[in-house]
Amino acid sequence: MIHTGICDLFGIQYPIFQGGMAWISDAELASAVSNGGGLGIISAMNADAEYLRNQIAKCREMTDKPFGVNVMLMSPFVKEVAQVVAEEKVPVVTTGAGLPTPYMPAWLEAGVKVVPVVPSTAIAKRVERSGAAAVIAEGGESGGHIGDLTTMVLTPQVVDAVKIPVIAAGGIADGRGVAAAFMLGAQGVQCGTCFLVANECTVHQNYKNKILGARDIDTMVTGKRLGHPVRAIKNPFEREFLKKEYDSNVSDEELEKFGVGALRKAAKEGDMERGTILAGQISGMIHSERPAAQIISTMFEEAEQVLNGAGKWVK
Ligand code: TUI
Repeated sequence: MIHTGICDLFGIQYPIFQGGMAWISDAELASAVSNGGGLGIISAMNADAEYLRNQIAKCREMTDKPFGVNVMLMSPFVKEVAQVVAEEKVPVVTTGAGLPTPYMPAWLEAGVKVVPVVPSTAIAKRVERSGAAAVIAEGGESGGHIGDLTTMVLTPQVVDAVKIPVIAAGGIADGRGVAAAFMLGAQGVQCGTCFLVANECTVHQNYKNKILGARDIDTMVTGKRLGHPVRAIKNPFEREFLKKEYDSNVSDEELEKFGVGALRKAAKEGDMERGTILAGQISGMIHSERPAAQIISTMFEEAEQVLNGAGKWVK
């Protein structure tokens, strides 16, 4: 059975985190992942303190296992949700889309383990100095907000740059991906897209069907002009966004405004034309809806086979 330092550090059976996906990673999904032996994570997204407090309470009702909260650092409510994380003494906080250093002293003081997503070695070193327990090296294969580097090149460079454990993310959804992450020096993985199709995931069924039907080349990146590139499934909304991005008559403010509310539209209303369907490049390899616990156990059984030179993929 695969067991790494990540399992001991976070008190989990399998070294896998579930990515904090805005409008998707709620208490329902997080508790299912934690009950399945991984670390389930609630997304604080752009919501306020009250939403997060309710989600934490709900998660605690549904699991007695460790879980985490993801703080999206561009959120307008970042200060108040950061405070909730400390007050509620959430076991683990992951961060995305920025530098979490201003919030780290309060989290560490409260005994919260801090695990930032890092897009580069410089940021990995910086958060290590500030007391991060581990880092997530997230490559641009991921869905949502992404950095420049791929998982293949980012992971080993971050592993060499820091002493704390590294969790690889981006493009991982089966045993081969987990085994590859270990080969690059990671001690764990974070997966988002594969949990979108978990039975317990409350995202709209249209969204799940888009992932299940996607091919390898069905995602695209928009938002580079605004300084925050985002990967999503190609659809009329993304194509129009890209067109506006290249149109010098469209101001940055107009472009920002065009994107507001688009994720909620896709995730909650199931609007596949006018909504943004954030998803990673691995979508093309995800073909079935299963319980979260089964997604995890299968992934690690397969990884073990790959690492032992056996299994269906070893030719
Ligand atoms: O955060 C994510 N994925 C996300 S956040 C999100 S909500 C959003 N929507 C529209 C625009 C922007 C955000 C949707 N998906 N993943 C973790 C992640 N963090 N990827 C990249 C980074 C990152 C980038 C820069 C982390 C730190 C960083 O620091 C640079 C700096 O100096 O701020």
